[in-house]
Amino acid sequence: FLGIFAYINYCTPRDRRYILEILVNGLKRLEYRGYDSAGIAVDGGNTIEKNGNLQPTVLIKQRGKVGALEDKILKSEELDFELKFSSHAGIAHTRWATHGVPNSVNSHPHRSDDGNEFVVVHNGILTNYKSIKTFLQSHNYEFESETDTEVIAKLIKYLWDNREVEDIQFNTLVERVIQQLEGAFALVFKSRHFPGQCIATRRGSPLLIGVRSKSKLSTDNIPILYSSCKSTFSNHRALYKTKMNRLNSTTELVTQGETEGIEFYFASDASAIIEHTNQVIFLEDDDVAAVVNGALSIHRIKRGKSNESTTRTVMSLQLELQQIMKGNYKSFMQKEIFEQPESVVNTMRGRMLWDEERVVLGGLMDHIDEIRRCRRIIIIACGTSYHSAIATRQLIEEMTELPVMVELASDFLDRETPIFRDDVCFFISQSGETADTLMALHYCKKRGSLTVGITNTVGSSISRLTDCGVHINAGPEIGVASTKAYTSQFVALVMFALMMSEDRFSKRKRYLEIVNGLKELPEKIKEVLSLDSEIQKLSESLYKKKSLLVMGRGFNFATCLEGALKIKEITYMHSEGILAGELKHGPLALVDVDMPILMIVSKDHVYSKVQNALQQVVARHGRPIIICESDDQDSVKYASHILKVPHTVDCLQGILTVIPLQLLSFHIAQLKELDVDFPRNLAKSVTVE
Ligand code: UD2
Ligand code: MG
Repeated sequence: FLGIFAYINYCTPRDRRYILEILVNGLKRLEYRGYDSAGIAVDGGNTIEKNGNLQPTVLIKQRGKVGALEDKILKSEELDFELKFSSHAGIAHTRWATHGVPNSVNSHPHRSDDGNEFVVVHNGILTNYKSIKTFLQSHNYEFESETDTEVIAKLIKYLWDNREVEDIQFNTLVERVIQQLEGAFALVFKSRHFPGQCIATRRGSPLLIGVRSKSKLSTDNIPILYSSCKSTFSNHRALYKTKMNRLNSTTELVTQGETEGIEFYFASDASAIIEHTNQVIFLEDDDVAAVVNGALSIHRIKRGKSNESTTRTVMSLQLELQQIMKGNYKSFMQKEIFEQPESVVNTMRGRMLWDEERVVLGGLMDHIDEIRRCRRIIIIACGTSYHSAIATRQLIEEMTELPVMVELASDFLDRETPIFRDDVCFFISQSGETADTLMALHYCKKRGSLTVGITNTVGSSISRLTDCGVHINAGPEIGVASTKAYTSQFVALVMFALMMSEDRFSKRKRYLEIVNGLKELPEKIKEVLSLDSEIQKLSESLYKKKSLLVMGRGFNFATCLEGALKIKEITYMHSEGILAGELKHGPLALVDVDMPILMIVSKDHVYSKVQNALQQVVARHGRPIIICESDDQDSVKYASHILKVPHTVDCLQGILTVIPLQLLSFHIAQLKELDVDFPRNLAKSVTVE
């Protein structure tokens, strides 16, 4: 479960060292997703045996970081690194434990048997693996791991052992396998019975294919082959180095021209592919992609609805590698915090038409009237994304005059909340793959509401499955603790509120005030970031403490929740975001001279109420750290430490007040010598329930 990478070279001679390097580097690009073990599978030799098989596949798996796997590979005595392969298929995986503890047996690739006849890597989670396992065990297939994935390797071997024809195709076996699977998966298979071939498929977990060749590709649109209609496409289980007669090049992606050399990269994430090629194909649910003798074909079992596309397009990815590299920063998280002046601009780019004082979210254009007519708005998300909804709820209510509910996806599902056709449901997720949010999306689709996605990942499940939406365009976020995605989600939701109210005369003044606030935002974020060294000093007085309470209300309540989440995630310190209005209902009991407290005060409509809370804290001998606006003379009197941020429109102030907390959590984690990009027990995109 987590990161998949595979590399296939066809008629492109590579030595084993090169192949191993490509696989290991692919895994390194996926490291940011968080994982606990890693593994690879490569060919055991470069000759074909009499029976048409390769030598047994070599599997190397290791608990811990990819670096540890790399060491294990380099120390391996069974591998001749100089051995040349004209064609070869290698698969690799980083795992994050969901079934069974992290160890090398549980890590991927999983194998069908001692002879490694079939090996597979898997992202996602199978919900019916137990019944398949029972079935296979009753047929004397023995299991070695505690994972759900192992049933896939055993099942394909079962189907192979019981095949009705000798020359069954690899993709046919895989099609049969996925018909038995329930749950979410992206899979890549390799087998000694099918030299140089790789089969990839997905349902609910992302998977894309990169293609690289010197000569032009035969097509940009690969027609899907439906296995229910007999294909003429013959079995390609021919030998290596044999120049194939391509019978069916109209249904396959191949090279055109002199050189036949072609390379394919399969990955769960574009960041692992982009350094090799920008030509990619995104697979859809239940597609089975086969690379056989350097030809890529896409298979599906049945033709779907008439409006379903019958081709898969080769697209050009415009993502730059340097965009996903950390640069001069100590960690991705730090880099991403400092990127915020630019990332919020990217969120607004082409959408805030400054001269016309208009907001145009292209992704919502076709549905905005329907959204304006709805009876209520429900915003569903988890974690940081949920906080971005809390942060903007008041403004959305104000500008739309609609009831707005904000829901944690898991709780929303637990309650089986009533949803109606005239509801509009928003789904916020940085990755667009968050399992709970995705399930809530399916739930709402089923009940006929309009669904709107707010995501950072083009081509993600949420982006594809929603009726419409907004890509926040914050750029890849690699630190597990979300920072720039939060501020961009925030900005996107503010733009949505503006777009909803652009025709309302009564809101015009407010509208223009906010447009202006957005315009000035990047400069103000820069000012906040200049507090960095001051915040670093402050963190020295905090990093040995056990707890930090973060208090505020109104537009700053979300900052309290999000700030406390950052502290928890990366410093492992206890922290709690407290609504200042709730103080006297319980949390005040925690306050004494030793309890570290941070209060957020803005000169908005709840200013005097926050002053009141401040006095209650001071009366209990609390000495809060205060984040306030630069011209706030009153709050500073009570503070043990003051962080002054510039003033902006009340509904945007939360963007400026959250950044000091992002920086504070980063510096505390640095002082505690923690790995801020890979906090323990957490993964970047939570694609499990
Ligand atoms: C689109 C292009 C952008 C640029 C711009 C020019 C894409 C992805 N974006 O940006 O590159 O050419 O037009 O005007 O090609 N969507 C969902 N769910 C989501 C997010 C988006 O269904 O969660 C849909 C959305 O309704 C739209 C499409 O995906 O149909 C692209 O959304 P966007 O926000 O990238 O759209 P836009 O117009 O800002
Ligand atoms: Mg869509």
